[in-house]
Amino acid sequence: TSKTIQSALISVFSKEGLEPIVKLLHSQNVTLYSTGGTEDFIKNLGIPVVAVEDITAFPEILGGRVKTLHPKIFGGILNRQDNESDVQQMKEFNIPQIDLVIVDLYPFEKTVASGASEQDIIEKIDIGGISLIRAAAKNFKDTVIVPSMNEYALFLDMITKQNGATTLEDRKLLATKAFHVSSHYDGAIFSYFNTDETIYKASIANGQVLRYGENPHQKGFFFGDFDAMFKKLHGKELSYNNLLDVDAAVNLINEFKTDGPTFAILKHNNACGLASRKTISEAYLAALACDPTSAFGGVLISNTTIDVATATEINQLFCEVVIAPAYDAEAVTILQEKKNRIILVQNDVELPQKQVRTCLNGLLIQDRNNITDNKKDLTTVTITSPTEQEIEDLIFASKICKNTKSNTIVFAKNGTLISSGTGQTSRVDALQQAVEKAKHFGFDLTGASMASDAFFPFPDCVALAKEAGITAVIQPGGSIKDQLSIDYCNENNLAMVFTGTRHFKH
Ligand code: 93A
Repeated sequence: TSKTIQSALISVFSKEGLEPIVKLLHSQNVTLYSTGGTEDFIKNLGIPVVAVEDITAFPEILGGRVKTLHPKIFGGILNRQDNESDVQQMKEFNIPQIDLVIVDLYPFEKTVASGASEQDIIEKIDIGGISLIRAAAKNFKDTVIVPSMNEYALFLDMITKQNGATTLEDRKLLATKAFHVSSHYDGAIFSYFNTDETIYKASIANGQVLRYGENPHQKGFFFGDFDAMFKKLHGKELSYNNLLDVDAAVNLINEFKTDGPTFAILKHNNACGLASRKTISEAYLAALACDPTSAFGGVLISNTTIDVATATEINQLFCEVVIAPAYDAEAVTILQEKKNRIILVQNDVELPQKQVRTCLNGLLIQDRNNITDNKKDLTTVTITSPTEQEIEDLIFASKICKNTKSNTIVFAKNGTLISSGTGQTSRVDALQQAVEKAKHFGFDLTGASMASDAFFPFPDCVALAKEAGITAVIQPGGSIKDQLSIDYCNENNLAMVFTGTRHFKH
């Protein structure tokens, strides 16, 4: 797969940094082909170079708009050397082989940034250069592409070390860089043209202009295929914040897919009520009881068909969105009584496996958190073991915890979320918030279970939990001071299990 370069087409806007490359190629007996300005530059170095016009027998036309766009050039770049018919045609049409292409594109972005006129900017849309880059990159098996002056150093290093040759790996790496250059370049051109939101919308499959972003003074768009995930039965257009809540809701309920009837209520992407019961209406009422104040204006999600009894109860609450895998026909009629209420059927489709968000001037991408703690993963670290019911509650609490903003503490008992502390800067604050909330809504925490999204660096959390009545704790473990919390639990008859899995959510 190692190939020696014998011929090169060089067409660069900026001639900076080109000299050492040209000299090295010349010293390795490489035949050089080039376009107008680049040709002059090479000639001035006293190095022989063949003009592209001499290959094509066609002059540069239209003020330079067409210089390299010719079958004799693109044939030289795109031919497959292991393809008999390609080899045959190369001979037939007298096409010279081009082993290496070096391009530095017209500086489109710089020209836009300089405040140039539209005409000047348009003339800086490189057509031939970008085609050379894409063609050579496509044929990386045979052709080397150096797609910008930023890659000169890398390329020089390659051919110096390998005495004028490149490996298939080298060529593929450069091709990858080439497509990065071409996609970025076209992206910049698109951004320049895209001054109108409607074009923006049209240009992106499934894009949707939202009424506004997180607040009315912010513009908002959604890029995704909402209809693949939901069927909307009723209600107003979903807002930016609705969409975020719906996302949080489907991720949360996904944890309870195989559980019995489970209902969750979310506010600002966090659960403020969640319960599993024998029937879905019981589950709804238990979820509502957790924090009826926060439930106002919330997003509701069920893991089971919503029946008439549940719809009748829901109807008494002001809520933005109701989501379920199915509804009894009459339940929909009831829920539709409120004109704006959004009613969604959640399709049975996998949730995306990648999560993307902006970060600084780029993006952060990560795998979905696919680990759901289960009984098998638990290690009891205390003398006291959790009871069967506590184990159920610990897992239940942990599933909510995982889907709540860090730092999080979740209290649960008998398949019911009692309270949580969410999005706090300290774990102790989260715990105290959860205790206060439970008290406020009249819950007794005696015998309840506690989940923490991350380990306890100090024994203060277990101490506060004990004081509040908690009897079992689930946490990842892994702090160098784990033993302090374990000791406290042992001295105070608490059961604690480790999962080994942290569940931060930011
Ligand atoms: O106007 S173009 O899009 N038409 C072409 O056929 C073409 N071929 C190469 N611009 C074209 N180029 C670009 O010309 C290269 O990308 C490079 O930026 C520049 C080099 O021109 P010169 O060698 O005349 O300075």
